[in-house]
Amino acid sequence: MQQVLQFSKYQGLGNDFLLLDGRSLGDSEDVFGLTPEWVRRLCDRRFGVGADGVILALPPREGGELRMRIFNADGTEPEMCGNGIRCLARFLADSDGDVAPRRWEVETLAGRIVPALAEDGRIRVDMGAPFLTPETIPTGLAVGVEGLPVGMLEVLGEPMAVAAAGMGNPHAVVPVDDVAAIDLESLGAALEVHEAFPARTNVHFVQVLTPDHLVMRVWERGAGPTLACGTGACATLVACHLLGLADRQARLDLPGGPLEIDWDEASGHVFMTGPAEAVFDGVVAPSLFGTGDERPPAAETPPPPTTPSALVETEPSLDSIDCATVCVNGCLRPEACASASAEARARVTALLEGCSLDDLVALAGESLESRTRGRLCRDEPAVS
Ligand code: ZDR
Repeated sequence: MQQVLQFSKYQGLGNDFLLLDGRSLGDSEDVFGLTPEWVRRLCDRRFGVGADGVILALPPREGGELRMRIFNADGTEPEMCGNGIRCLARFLADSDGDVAPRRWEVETLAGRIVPALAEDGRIRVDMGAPFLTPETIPTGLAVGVEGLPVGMLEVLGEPMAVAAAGMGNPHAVVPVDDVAAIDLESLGAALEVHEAFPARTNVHFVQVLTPDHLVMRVWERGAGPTLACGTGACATLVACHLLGLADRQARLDLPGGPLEIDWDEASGHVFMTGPAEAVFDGVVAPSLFGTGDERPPAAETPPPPTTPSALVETEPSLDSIDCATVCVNGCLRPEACASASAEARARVTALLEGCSLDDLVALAGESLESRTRGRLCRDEPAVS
């Protein structure tokens, strides 16, 4: 049986993601059967759909409204994604027909994050408090008098003054005089894997124009240079404020456009405001996934992740099989099947057996059409 995988593509300032809605599919980690290789194929810009990451909307586990998982283009799983959670909020509003004011309590690996849909269509996200101790970022840099980890690191043979901050995921922030002159490809790649950042790191070069207006360039862990980075913009504002370079509230210009970042003094939380837009909905051709045992067409095998956890790799041993992804042709270890997973599979099997291929194509088309119509209606002025 081949899978039909429906997705929506969204972008926030050019940081683009494939959104998969698994909220009604049961609380299994593997409702979509994604593997790191599939994520790499989906994100491949020539052989796949193309994206900086894949985001799953899943049922909640800890009292939130839903749970988000995000995977980088290289298949690793970061703790959080600022642009991604704005895209998720826009996707939820489009899917469910929600309008402002609407907020969502989203469970992430970085804790509870709360995006809210504003009247102007932008998304304002309560990103929580920044992490400023070495072990929580994590970094080997020591905390300086400024109140955050700082130090001189040797990068490609040159000394570089680096500050570190966490937004659930790690960020290295490097203030420079001229951000346009930075060799992002070389320096970003080198700093991402510097030994001072044991879980690797996102890297940001920032130029302070005025204390409330900064311009930055981004090298993302697991994705390389991207047009924007929400968690990175938050970490950059926090670091620049503590270094005495910026106000608590500033506009940060990224290659894909501006974000407003506000480090609220009373709550200690960082708020990020910016856009998120739908690009298109689609259905992935089953052939993209092949049989699962050949190499992805173009993506290179990434270095083994440290803190970002890897998705389940294909072909696990019998002891560690995941029924939802491995037992597609019949159960290999019935006694190990979680009942929820078995029930979910039974429902899917019943649905697929009761449908012809034409029915399935129509089902996918109708669902896409209703979402697209919902989005168009949202943008039309209400008739009084
Ligand atoms: C930078 C990011 N796109 C965002 O907007 O916050 C997050 C993606 C995750 C990042 N690549 C990481 O921490 O591995």
